[in-house]
Amino acid sequence: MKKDPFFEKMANLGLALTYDDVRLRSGYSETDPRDVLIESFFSKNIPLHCPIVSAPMDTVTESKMAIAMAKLGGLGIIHKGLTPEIQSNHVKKVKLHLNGLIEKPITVKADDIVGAIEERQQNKDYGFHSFPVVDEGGKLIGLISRNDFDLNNDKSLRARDIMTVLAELITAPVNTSLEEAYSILKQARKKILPLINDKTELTGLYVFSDVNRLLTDSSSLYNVDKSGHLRVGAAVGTGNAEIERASLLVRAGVDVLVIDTAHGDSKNVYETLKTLKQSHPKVDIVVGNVSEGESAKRLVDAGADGIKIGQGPGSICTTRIIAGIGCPQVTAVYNCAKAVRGSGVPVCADGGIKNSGDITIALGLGAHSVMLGRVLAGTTETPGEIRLTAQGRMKIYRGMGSLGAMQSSRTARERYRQGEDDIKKLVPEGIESVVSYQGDLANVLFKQIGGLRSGMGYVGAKTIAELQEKADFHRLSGAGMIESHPHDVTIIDSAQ
Ligand code: RVP
Repeated sequence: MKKDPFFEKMANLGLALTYDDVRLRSGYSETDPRDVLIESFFSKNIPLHCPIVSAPMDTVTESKMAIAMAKLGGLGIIHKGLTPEIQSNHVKKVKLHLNGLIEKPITVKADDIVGAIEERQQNKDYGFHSFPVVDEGGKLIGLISRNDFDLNNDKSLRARDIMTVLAELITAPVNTSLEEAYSILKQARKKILPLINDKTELTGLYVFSDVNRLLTDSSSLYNVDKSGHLRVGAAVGTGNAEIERASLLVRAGVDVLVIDTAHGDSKNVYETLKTLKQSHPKVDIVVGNVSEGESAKRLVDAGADGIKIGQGPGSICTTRIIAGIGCPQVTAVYNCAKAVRGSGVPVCADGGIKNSGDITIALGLGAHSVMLGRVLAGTTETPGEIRLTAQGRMKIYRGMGSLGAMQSSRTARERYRQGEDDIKKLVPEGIESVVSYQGDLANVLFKQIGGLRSGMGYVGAKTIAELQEKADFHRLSGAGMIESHPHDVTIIDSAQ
């Protein structure tokens, strides 16, 4: 590839580089940034419409972020600083958010008390208000919709008292397609379409708003699985408890598991990978993190479906300072991507991305996606409240190896192989910080993707594969970097 001689020269000089050390060379281009294709893969079987993945951190990705990420074509990885039950509930929320066909609708019985159904709806935080009513044998006997709840003042009534009975419902047969459901619902001016077999047993359900969303143009970007549900990933650690966590996540419908450790090239990671591949052969397993070519190759040989690169580049990470290890991220991504070239296993560049230009660089180096923490941490969709401070509106962003994260979560301690005996004796490898509030994720990603598209235009690459092929680099001096930023002016609009 075009960049290989550049990196050979750097290796001969004994130099390992990071983002601010390089820029992509521009080249002859017939590429309009608006026309570039940014489709990619996070792992062998998990495609992305946009090559951006949100980090499994307790101040970045829970269901709200994962839903927003998947709707923008990327992917969110739910963090593991939660109990397995709560983490899998987040996965379920993402999977239930956008339903093509709901294969196992949540149902109620005719005798259920209306107040209790509403309480369950609130406690479980269901994002829907319609419940099919079934008998003991699973036969559909009626439907309660939002209107039925809203128009009823007596919470002590039973489901049968407020439901619309089967004879008055519009239903459809088992194999009704998304398109057929759309036209039936539109014609009947109904919001819910239960599917029943010839014994009137409930076999599925369509909801008009979801069907409509899936069939309209704006949803062509959504990252959805074959049944039309948003895709979502989840982090797991190593060891027996984490194998159980993984099973729960798989049952909740997770699309990809990420073995999320600070040192992916470790015996316990290989053991966990082996067990997970055996017990969940249909679920992709991404493994990380590593930063050396041999480590990446070993993980691919061990069966990883995707690998994550980055030891120490994260904005909140102090591993390099505390432990003294790690390879600057540009060289790490290049070496790892090169070591697994041709294997069909996608590589994710994780950590250290500051600006959109770094995304173009990471993909040019050979990564298929980037994982972001800090860049997304200030958005509306991250967990945590907006804090009003003298510096403006802020949100908390902390490393999973920070003292706070390690004290509050066993899995965070395990990520850094600490705290088994005494959780008061911890050596943090990350810090806690605040970042300024950035508004909605869509606006932040729009800018990041705009920068990537522009960069691909300068390189003359229509696809990410072409970017990887054509990318070549300049080594920057300190003066070169100063020149790259605005200089010798007083900025009145930072355009950030
Ligand atoms: P950044 O985007 O630069 O903020 O980096 C995010 C990445 O940093 C995460 O995806 C993870 O790999 C890493 N991380 C998370 N916690 C810590 C730590 O406490 N050291 N590091």
